Amino acid sequence: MKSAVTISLVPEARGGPFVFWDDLAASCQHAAELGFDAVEVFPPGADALDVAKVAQLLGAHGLQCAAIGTGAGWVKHKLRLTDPDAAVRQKAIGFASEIIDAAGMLGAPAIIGSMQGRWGEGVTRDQALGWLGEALAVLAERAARHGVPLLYEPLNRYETNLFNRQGEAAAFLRSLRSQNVQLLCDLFHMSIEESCIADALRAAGPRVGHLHFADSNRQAIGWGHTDMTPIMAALREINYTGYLSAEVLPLPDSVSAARRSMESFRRWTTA
Ligand SMILES: [Mn+2]
Repeated sequence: MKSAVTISLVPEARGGPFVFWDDLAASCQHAAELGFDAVEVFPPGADALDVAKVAQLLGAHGLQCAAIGTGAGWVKHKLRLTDPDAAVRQKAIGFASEIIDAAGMLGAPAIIGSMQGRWGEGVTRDQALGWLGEALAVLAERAARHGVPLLYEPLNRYETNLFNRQGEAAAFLRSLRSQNVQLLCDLFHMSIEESCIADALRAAGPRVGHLHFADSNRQAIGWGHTDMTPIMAALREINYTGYLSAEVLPLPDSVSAARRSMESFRRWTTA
């Protein structure tokens, strides 16, 4: 398994669970010094990512790009894949497509999290799932051209009412016409929603494409009350070799949260 740490470049997301903020170059330097394998970046949009410059920066620090988030599509631009307005849904697909292309050029998958939206306010669950499924299929085919999957992240009940658990999300993904969508399993969301995190990971098996490494309180692993022993056993059982990406609050500060995450990563991956 490989280590990654999150970097947000979106001022509107302030207060969110990202370790580093605002300055990509300084964040990459910290990440490299602490020994991370990769960074996961949340840009305000694809136009904020100069792919050649980012690739050069990562290369200079010996870092990989673990994934690129699309959350700014919702947080900053109010674009959702399940918006009742067809024009907004189309814009949402366009926004995510551009990020998929930028991520693809960096050899990384893009993440669909908060851009999935929710049902209600005149939109039925079936309608929302129809739109979500179609959008994921279109976006997954685009990702496939870059030889990377699309990552879909089930969120906890306070953030979406579409899919809150890995099992139901995996069944939905199996029903899509593109099979190039993998699950992003976020241990914080899972600690709220799953009966047993380890069992949920085992059941999702080969669909697990990425993991957000966060404790029950969104702090670094080891600083909440999630029991990591059965979780790591489950990840080894399903032969997970992807990233454990620290998507945690910058508590008590960014560098400390990153250092704590790296200490926990080392503790749990060197058996
Ligand atoms: Mn997450």
